[in-house]
Amino acid sequence: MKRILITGALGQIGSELTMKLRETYGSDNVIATDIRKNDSEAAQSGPFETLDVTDLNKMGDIAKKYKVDTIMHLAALLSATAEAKPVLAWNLNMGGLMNALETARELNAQFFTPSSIGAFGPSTPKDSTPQDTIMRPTTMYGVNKVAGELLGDYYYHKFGVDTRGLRFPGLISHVALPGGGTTDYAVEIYYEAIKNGRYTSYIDKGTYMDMMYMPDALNAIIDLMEADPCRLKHRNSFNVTAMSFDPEEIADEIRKHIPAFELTYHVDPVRQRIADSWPNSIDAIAAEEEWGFKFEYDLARMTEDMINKLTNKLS
Ligand code: AKB
Repeated sequence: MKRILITGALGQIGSELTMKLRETYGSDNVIATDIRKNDSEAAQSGPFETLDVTDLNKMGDIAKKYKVDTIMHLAALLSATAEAKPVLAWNLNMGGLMNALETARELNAQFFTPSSIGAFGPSTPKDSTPQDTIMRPTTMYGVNKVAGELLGDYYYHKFGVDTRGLRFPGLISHVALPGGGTTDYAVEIYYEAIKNGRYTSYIDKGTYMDMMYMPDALNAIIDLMEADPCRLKHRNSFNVTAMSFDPEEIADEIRKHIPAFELTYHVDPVRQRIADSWPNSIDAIAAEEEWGFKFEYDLARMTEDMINKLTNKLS
């Protein structure tokens, strides 16, 4: 049985990952941490500690207090916020990651942290982007993610820490909203479709980005962490994806449920530039071959589920 410390446990991934891990490994074995507590299920349903991930001593104290053997480090600023606040992004994203890796090294704990399609840049092949390819991102977030992947490999080779990671695409969920990301439009569009029947997209038509529904992302994290290490040729980090679409395609899918849905555009140059620097679609062959990655939700299935769940939530 694992005993897991999660940082950023009340964020977009953390809110649902905490609950899923508590179902899988038992509530007391999943220690949720975040910079502040709220009244969400993730904060209330098991052990919770407030933690600023830039505080190495406190992170170490919590990890030792609960005798954790696994660290899942999620706390980070997303791409658009990191672009607006690059120094804060470096300090938080890299400082937090170093502290989490050091804590894992000290406790000999297994380690997970997400990378992102943001680790790729304009010189990366745009379509079916392979696992091993050119990585010269032009955003602070991308610089953080590439450095993070390299640090994960470094801690594995140098100190034997069992580091593992996934390059996530945009993650779509009806539970917690993302904040400060470039792919957030693909979550907002569902909320606005249900509430107002229309959405103004800050990402332009024709801009394709990879996406994945949260239940598939959570399964991917657990499957990777449970994977036989002998099969892993890569560790940090595996491409994973379930779909790639542009705003027009997601709108067409929404119209199958809400026929009068209207999509208009007011493009945000900062987030559009970030999106333009990322791949149109990535390939997940290494993840499929090395630990059996698979997904259940394509655009049609995800849209049906999002609309059902959000209709109940917002009514
Ligand atoms: C973002 O848009 O910043 C994130 C990501 C793709 O890493 N959702």
